[in-house]
Amino acid sequence: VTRKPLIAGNWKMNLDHLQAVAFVQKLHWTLKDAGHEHDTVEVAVFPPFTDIRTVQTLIDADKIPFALGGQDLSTKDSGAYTGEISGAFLKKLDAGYVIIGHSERREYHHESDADVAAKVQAALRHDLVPVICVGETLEQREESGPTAVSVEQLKVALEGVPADADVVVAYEPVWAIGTGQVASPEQAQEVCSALRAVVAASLGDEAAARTRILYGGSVKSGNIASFMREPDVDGALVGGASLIAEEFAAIVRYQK
Ligand code: G2H
Repeated sequence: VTRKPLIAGNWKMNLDHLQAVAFVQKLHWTLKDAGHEHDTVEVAVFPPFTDIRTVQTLIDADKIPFALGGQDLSTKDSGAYTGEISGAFLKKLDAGYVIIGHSERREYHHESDADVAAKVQAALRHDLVPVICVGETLEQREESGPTAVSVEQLKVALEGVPADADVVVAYEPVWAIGTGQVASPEQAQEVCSALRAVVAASLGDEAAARTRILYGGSVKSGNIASFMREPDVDGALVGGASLIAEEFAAIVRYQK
């Protein structure tokens, strides 16, 4: 099985809907000018909720081949849940993906492994591909080794997921997020390979062979190629460097 690499830009709480228009156009033209072939690497952007309608309209009108996703979703489908966004709303705006269990949600919003699992189910109910984020803190790495925390988080997230479901996994060591302290390609490979074994145990070998596992944490144009050389790293979830069009385009074009 060949897995199509996925380069995903997690904007976090950056770029309002007007800035988003300028940014998406610039990114599109930068990639176009460079002759980027979209059938070799998939590009996805994850704007704030308030930008999604605007970005959807733009990529639809200008035939921009970017996938779109939300940064989070509710475990519920509708109802009296002030401030929440349902998977149905995201799907209606042509979102294909949704990030679930990012370490910033786990830390600042106290999302548990059970919450993450409920969100994975909510995403699948609405035909969204969950981008399930896992990763350990430095303390946890020192205590229980490099793989234990991520393996456990993914096991819980995949409970009840059918074998034919389309999911993406993102390994994001917390100590490497936004810190400039990037994991080594060998460290990323070690955990991504362990995560692929979890997918195999939970969903079967066929799912493990086709599921994309991303590395995230201080990815830049200067280090992306070294990660992509690893056999179990199928792309990247990029934060800070996804906000600079030239830099993100260079990450997408890591082979060139
Ligand atoms: C990890 C990553 C994107 P950054 O959070 O999800 O952010 O690339 O800024 O470390």
